[in-house]
Amino acid sequence: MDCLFCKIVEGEIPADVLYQDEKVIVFRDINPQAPFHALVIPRQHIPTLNDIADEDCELVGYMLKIAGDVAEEHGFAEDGYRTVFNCNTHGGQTVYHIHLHLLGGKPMGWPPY
Ligand code: DGP
Repeated sequence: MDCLFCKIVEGEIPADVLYQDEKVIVFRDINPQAPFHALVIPRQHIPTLNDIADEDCELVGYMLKIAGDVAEEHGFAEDGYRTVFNCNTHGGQTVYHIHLHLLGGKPMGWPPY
């Protein structure tokens, strides 16, 4: 499968990994949009949010839990942070393996455009 993030999961492409376990990997985004910008991805290949099956719901919730843990570990949980899943073209998705953006370290505006 020609998936960039599957290649990171397999160790074929290097990444600045902050956390990993049997279900997820967290690594720094190559093009950071905030002082702290990491991606939480499942090891399992799920292309978009539209492809999440009933049996994946626990995994997706776990991704959010891990994002909070990483924010805590890096000292910006209390100030706050932004989490984003982009989906398909209008959502701005460019890599088709679901990933949760975790951005922190500065105040962020809303709406995000
Ligand atoms: P999205 O637009 O939501 O699909 O975000 C994809 C993100 O992935 C984008 O912020 C840049 C990041 N990215 C793309 N290629 C690589 C890579 O090879 N390594 C890392 N660490 N991040 C990447």
